[in-house]
Amino acid sequence: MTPVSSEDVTFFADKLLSSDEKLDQVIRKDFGERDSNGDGLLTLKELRQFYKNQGAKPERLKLLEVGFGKIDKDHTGEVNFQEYRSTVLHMLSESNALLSIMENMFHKTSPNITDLNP
Ligand SMILES: [Ca+2]
Ligand SMILES: [Ca+2]
Repeated sequence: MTPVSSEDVTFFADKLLSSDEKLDQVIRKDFGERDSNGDGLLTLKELRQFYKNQGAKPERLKLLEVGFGKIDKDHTGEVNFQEYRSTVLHMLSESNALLSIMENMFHKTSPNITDLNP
């Protein structure tokens, strides 16, 4: 075993930083897509419209209303980028959501889903 050099540590620190920056870019892009009037704030109306356009079912839109109150931590009725980002990061830390985000990023469908239908 060779000891870990400081170059190695710097290398991995760079990797971590760049993946964090990429994640930030993805979150920022998502945020921008939902912010239809471009004022840097998401309202429940904007989110509802966004998911409606995505073909979300009415019961999912209901869930959104409940979820919105949790994202809007300071209860201003609007979600700013910090609130949105911390929610996304929290969700990522709690689940395998990162995987599905990566799949969405590269527009890949999970092979497991199609494998279910022989
Ligand atoms: Ca807005
Ligand atoms: Ca807020």
